[in-house]
Amino acid sequence: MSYDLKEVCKDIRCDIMTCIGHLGVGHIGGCLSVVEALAVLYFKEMNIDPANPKMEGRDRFICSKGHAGPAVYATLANRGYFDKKELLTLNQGGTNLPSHCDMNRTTGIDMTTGSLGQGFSCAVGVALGSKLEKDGATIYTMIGDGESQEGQIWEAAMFAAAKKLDNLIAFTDYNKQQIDGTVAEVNDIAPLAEKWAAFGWNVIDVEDGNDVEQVEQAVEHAKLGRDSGKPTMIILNTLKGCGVKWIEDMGSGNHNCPVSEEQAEAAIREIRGED
Ligand SMILES: Cc1ncc(C[n+]2csc(CCOP(=O)(O)OP(=O)(O)O)c2C)c(N)n1
Ligand SMILES: [Mg+2]
Repeated sequence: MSYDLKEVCKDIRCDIMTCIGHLGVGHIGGCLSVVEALAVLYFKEMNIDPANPKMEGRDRFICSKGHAGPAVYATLANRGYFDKKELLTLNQGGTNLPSHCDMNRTTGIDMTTGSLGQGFSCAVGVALGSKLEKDGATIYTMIGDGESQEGQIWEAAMFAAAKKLDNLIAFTDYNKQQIDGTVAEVNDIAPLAEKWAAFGWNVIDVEDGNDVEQVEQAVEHAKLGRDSGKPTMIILNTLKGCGVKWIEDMGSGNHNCPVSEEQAEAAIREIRGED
């Protein structure tokens, strides 16, 4: 079955707005910037079965920037892992959908993440395990650009290259913003492509990581490196808050901010092109 990925992106964005608007606060900026990557992975590239979420040999997605949990939940709900109504329980008592990803609570989540740097190490470990098992899976992971300042990222990067984990495809959400300001002013990570290449990775630089076709092409290209003996980093140049003008305009202020139900409803009209 093939999906209209642009429409899928709109659906995911709207559901992110609905669940964060219902809660009243959330990591809206870093959720909206990763939508295209999630749509391409869950609706085209990954070997998964929502009816059998623990399927042996399935591909994995580990969201190392675990604060983007609501974006992953919106994607999983749209893909049929659970009822969309559950999205309204986001981060409330007894929910299966905490603000950060938790593999013990949420159907379809394959790793608990949120402590920046750690999810990426886990992804490297899962990729190594998959190689040892020879189960043929591809392991995908997403890190933030602020998260890339963590030393643990570079230890894992070195290890993945040393172990020739060409079954590992990582993304950097290069939205240029973190909590306290721009990545460039806090602790610049540029030149990023050169750093990953120097660590022994294939690198694909995507000019617009919020253009779903560019992301699709990048993943297709990355899959060609499946026998290259190297892991692949796809750098997505994205816009934090992408898709909703007032959230985009906040810059780093959109990291974790209040969103009212009225604002969410207006944002949904904007995303659907109804304004
Ligand atoms: C080890 C650790 N330190 C601090 C935090 C708090 N924190 C959550 S998100 C964030 C900023 C991350 O910035 P970035 O990776 O650029 O995320 P994005 O822009 O994609 O939202 C911080 C400091 C954390 N979750 N884990
Ligand atoms: Mg960032």
